[in-house]
Amino acid sequence: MSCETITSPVDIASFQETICRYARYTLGKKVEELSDRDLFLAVTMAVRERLVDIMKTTEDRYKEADAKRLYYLSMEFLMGRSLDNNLYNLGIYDLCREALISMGYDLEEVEAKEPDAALGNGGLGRLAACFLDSLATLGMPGCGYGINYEYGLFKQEIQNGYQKEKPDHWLEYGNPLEIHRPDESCKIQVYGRIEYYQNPDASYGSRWVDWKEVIGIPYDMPVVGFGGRTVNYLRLYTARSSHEFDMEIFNQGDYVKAVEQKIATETISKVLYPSDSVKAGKELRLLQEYFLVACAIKDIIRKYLKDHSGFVEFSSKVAIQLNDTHPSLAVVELMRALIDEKGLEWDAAWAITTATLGYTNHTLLPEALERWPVSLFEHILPRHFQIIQEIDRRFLARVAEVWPGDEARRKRMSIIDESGERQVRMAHLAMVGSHSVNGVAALHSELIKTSLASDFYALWPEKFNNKTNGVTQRRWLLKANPRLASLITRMIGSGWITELDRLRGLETYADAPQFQREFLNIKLANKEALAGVIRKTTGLIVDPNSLFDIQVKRIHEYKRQLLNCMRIIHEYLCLIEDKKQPTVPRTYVFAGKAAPSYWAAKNIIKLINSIGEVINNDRRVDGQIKVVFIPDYRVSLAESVMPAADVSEQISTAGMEASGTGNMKFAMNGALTIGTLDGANIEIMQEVGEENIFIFGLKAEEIREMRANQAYDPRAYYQSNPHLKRVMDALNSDLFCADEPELFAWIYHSILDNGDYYFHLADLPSYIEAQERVGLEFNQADVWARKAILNVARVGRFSSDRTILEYAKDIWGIKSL
Ligand code: 26Q
Repeated sequence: MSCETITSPVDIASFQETICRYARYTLGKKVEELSDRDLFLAVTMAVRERLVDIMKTTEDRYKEADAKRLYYLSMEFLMGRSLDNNLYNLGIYDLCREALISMGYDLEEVEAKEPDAALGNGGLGRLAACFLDSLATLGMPGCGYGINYEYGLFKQEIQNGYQKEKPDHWLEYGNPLEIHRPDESCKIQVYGRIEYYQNPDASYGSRWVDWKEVIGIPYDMPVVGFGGRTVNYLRLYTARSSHEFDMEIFNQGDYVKAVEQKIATETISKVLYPSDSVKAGKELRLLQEYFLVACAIKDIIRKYLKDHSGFVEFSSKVAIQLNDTHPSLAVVELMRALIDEKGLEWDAAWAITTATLGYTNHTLLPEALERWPVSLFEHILPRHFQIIQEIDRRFLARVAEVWPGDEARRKRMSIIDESGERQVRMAHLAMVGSHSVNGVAALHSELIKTSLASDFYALWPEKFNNKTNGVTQRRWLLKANPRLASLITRMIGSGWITELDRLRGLETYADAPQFQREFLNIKLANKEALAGVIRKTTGLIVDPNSLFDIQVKRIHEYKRQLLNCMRIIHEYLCLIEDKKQPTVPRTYVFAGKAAPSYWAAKNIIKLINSIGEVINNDRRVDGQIKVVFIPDYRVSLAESVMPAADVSEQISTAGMEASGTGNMKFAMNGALTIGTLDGANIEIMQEVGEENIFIFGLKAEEIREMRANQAYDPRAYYQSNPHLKRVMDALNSDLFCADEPELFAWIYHSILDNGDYYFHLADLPSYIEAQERVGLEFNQADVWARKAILNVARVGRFSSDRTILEYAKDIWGIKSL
């Protein structure tokens, strides 16, 4: 008997039948007693059937063509919710909605029961998720490899204005989408030592012995492209201890120790590290990184060898992309597998490794560059450390050939930093071991060449390239903003869903009064919806007719939520002390998480809440200014926020935000950007036109120079500008912290006595001035509508489809099938 089922176009009745079958035989419930959550589980499993069918035909198609495959290795995949997205991409959203209506359920309420898959911190993890969507939509053989964290990014609660972290047990009710594949589990080794021995011919050899074994069990999440022709997958690994290993210690008689060991091993996939910049430097994090890499490389080689023999073809059939340095151990692990397990010579293995790997850098911040102490590294991965030393030795010999006698340069470039406590520099490892090194926006890629890695650029200019980030319009416009999506489709057709450049067709309507009215009405409806979310989550009532001025992103000093706060304080003091009314009533919306160990970021959250507390309750303000902090920023919340913004805050210190991707999501939904010339803001300006964006502040080059010449004196700004002085003095006073005196005085001191590292005072005057222009233009509805429409019409370049096409052509060599 064949158990092949090819999905036929389902009708409502058979879809309902499938849902009921899952409800009864998987959940064990009668149809009458199903909760919304039960429905979510049953519907997802019904959808999964179709995904699995298409996954099989997709795989057949790839196999038939012996296609080159891309594997995207990432410690983070910030997928958010899947049900809604899968229904849209499969083209069965309406069918499902109707099936549920006739069973007495509301699809939107059912969807709301899905927990976000928050397996990432922010931009880097969400980028990986957008890339998977684009790969599948473009019909490209590309899959993600990650970790099946039992706990995703912490849930944020706000108590008395402070962030409190709660565990995110997202798998509590199981993950109905995942496909468990224990038959494809792999064994990996960690710890142990190197043993030296003598061969019969008297030469010496070494081997890795006494290691501990960890099992990686894969769980696949299907990823369907728009149109439902292609289903790729995201393969997530769970760590388990090995039976043989357990039995060995159990047999030694120490039962409790044996169980402890088992738990320690299984901790590897327990929790996502919640930091997006500050180094963790923890043993468990290095174990996690190796666990991902070792499982992925084993799986990739196993799959390759199913259809090929020998390794000559490897790099023409396999591309591996490293999402930052977090999976850069892949350089060493691939070398180890090819040499120790497959018997290749060093030079052959090295040629294959470098031809296969590509590395994407996401940060220039020195404190975010990954380094691992040699002592820790050697303890966990002794064989890998040997291999790194050999890679470094050969690499430094090459450096010496190119720059004879340049000892300083050898020290700067070495993979192992010997200047203090010996450390492995992961970015150097990634650059040496890859054929491609890319940044994520034009400015960022230039700064990699000129400052972060100028020595490497001098050695290998051909490796360096730019791939400006993008976001998927399927989630960030079609799904997040259905009102605007259907207006657009009515005007220019639905081609934009897979070819975002088609939005240019909207330019013709930018001045049409009727279209402007519809556009503004949709914005208003989205603002009303967000006002509902705000009311539900914070209890605050905000006015949908006020200007919604929004800054949502991780809380970090370089992103300058503080600059925004300082201007709000300025506006408030102008109102109550100078009796100067704001140009326009505004609702300031903030959301974002701070790394639990990042004290300053957490204090900034408290500051935002305190400012809100004071301003929102000051009668004199009379609703002209509202300040809101929405707790627990995450993908599903972002989907309500992006469509409701009038103004998008992208105000990082120039040169510090690698790209930003929220900036693109906002513009795609018709918000106007107020921002610095940083990251992708520069390219957004080039696309939408200088007259349709509000740019202010110092440029990256000016900041670099001022830093180099120590030419910035924040005190001078404070003394010469009474408005700045008033804001700083307010922060130094107890105006916003009556209950906790001096809570925010550190800000005053870090800016005035500690050099204002992020240039707040230098940029505040031009920021205030730009915000004045924002207010004036917002008050002219037709002028504003035109600019907002032109933003939507001109964001085509920022589709992740464009980004993926560039990676595919320039780096991966993969094709649509
Ligand atoms: C490293 C070591 C130990 C623990 C955690 C980490 C870690 C984890 C996450 C370091 C960094 C991250 C995340 C970085 C990130 O999200 N960067 C952002 O990437 C986006 C996509 O390219 C860019 O748009 C943003 O500009 C960049 O900040």
